[in-house]
Amino acid sequence: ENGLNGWLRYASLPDNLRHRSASVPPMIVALNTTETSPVYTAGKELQAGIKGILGRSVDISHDFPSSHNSESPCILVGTAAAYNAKYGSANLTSFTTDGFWLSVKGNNVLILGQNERGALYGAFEYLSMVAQGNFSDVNLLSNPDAPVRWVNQWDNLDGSIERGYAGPSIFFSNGAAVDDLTRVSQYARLLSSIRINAVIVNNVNANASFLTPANINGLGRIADAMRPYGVRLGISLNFASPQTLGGMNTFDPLDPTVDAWWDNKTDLLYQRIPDMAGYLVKANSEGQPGPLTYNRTLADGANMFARALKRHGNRDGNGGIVMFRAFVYNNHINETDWKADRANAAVDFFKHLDGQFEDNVVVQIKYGPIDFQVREPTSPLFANLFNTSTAIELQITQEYLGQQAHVVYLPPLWKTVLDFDLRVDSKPSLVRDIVSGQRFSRGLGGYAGVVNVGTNTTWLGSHMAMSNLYAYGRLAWDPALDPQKMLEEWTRLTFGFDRSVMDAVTKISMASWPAYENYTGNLGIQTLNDPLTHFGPNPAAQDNNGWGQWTRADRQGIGMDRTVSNGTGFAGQYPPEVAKVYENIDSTPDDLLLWFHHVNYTYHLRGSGETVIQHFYNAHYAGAETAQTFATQWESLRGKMDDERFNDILFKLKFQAGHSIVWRDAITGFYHNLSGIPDSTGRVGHHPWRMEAESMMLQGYRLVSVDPPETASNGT
Ligand code: BDP
Repeated sequence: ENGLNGWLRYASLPDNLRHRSASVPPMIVALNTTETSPVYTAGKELQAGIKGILGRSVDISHDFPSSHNSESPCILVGTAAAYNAKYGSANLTSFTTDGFWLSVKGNNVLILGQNERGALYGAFEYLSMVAQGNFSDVNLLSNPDAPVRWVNQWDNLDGSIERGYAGPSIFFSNGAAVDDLTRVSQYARLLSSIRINAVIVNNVNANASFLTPANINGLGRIADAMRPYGVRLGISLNFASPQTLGGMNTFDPLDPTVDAWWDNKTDLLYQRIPDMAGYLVKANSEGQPGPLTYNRTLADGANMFARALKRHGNRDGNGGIVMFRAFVYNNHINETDWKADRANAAVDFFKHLDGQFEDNVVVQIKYGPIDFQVREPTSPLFANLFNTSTAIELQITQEYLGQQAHVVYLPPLWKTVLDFDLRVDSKPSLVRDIVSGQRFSRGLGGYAGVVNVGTNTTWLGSHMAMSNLYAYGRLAWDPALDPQKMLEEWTRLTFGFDRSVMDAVTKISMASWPAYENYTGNLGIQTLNDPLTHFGPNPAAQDNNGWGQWTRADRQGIGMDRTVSNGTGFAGQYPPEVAKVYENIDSTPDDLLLWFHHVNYTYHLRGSGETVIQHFYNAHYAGAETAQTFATQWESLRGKMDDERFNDILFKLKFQAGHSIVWRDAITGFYHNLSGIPDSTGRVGHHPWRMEAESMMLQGYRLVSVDPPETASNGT
């Protein structure tokens, strides 16, 4: 198995789980004859699924049965409206957009969507039950928690992908959309099964050439390939396009000719893609152009696109959305300025604009104030916008988190933010209720996940990493779900029913994020990666650059003072109840201690009583030790799954075991040198059992120096 079908393998169900499968109806009725409609797709998918899982061939009809009862059992799938027009009995009032109702009663299955997309979601839900050997009666009404459940791809026209770890783009190559869009349809199929409803197909660092007539047509072909799965297309825009592509001498958002230019481009896009989802905009960030160039506000910039989109409806009756990124900061700020703090940027740039955005603008906010680190406090911007719709940006691609060469199951990290209570006005204010629109009564909001799948058949470059994509979709639909339950479901669908496989995947995955945090950066100091590659360790390079995650480490101490009283003031961006917790070192949780405070290495932690430096040593050893167990646990699964996936995963887990030691020794060694404080157990600096690469005698290899030296064995 090469991973291409992800969790939609429809593998043959083992005999011992089949005894109730007779209840699966012998007939599918899909209430739409248009081949590009999601309901039609649902019929085909049900047929393929039942064939794969139960080995049974089931016919599809597109005509209403005269009655729908146990005398003529079938799986009936369609929109609630179509069903009601015929039978007049479905209750539509409890649906929200994209919702579905799934009823399994003996040998009658009814799947009704609020719209076509919802009907397809219901069909996937039913297939997921059958694939897991669940044939019980259900009566399930399921509505999404949030309307925006999008993924972002950082794909470039030349086929490269920024921060993608699974080969070149499935969408583009050589400056145009690819000819064969099979992989795009397959991606849309996976996405719709986890109820994702749109894809931004190109990099946030956007190229204006996406808007040439030929490329608009290419985008149209991509949208056509995804439409049967109810997945809509959106694109990232380059703010300066009127100048760079249009040849104008300005891209000022308040200049009527600029406005007209965008209107025209938007019209052309909608002519080709009538159901376009909308735009994603990264402006005035990391060198990207934006409205600030003309002393216009970020809201002026966002609203220009919002107005252009509002001129177009789409099939679902709701127009396009502008996802405007809050990741705006000046990477030239001066670190020697004690008060300068990149973490302050989002609130500084956006708070005063609250209420100034058009109602089809959603501000897309990374989960933490810096950048997808192994642990960050919740972005305070979620607690500073009350009249603006917001979405949370998560990363499925493991940019700072091992780049798919390490297993890191991310939902436990995401939950630290989604479940965080920001206490706005001293009332419960969970992040997940803010982005759903519920807390501040916003009509829009939701989730954006940076995925960056590539042409590798595993999609993400690692079979195990697919649990993150699966769980992302599930959480965007229902953020209250339990990370371990989602993982178990994914494991059953991906690897089958062997108990030992389930146990090992669960144990490894659930231990993976804590282990990664332990052997990379602890106590809120962030991930300590190399600032360019974002892969291996480079603790020396965190400070003295505008992009870095500043540690302010010196011989005496470490940590960034972000208090109001003494530091950068960041703690004061939270509502008072939360601000108070972080302002005070005694109430700041240990795992964020160094994010908020600068302390001596000898400072004693509240929890364990260890000193900060001894905690660094202990945590790095503990994390690497946990990582060593992953490959051994996996070894025991030989023969319990196909060799192809078994070996591929084993190879990666062995790499992770080794690389966790590289991390351990790089970080502990660095702070040992800097602080001059010995490890109380004597491990740091001594590696009696470690095999140094430079002492190996392999033929055909030669030693090269590696920069930064910490990422390699003795610098080579
Ligand atoms: C950083 C990435 C960079 C992205 C940027 C962004 O390293 O490649 O362009 O985020 O999100 O994490 O815009």
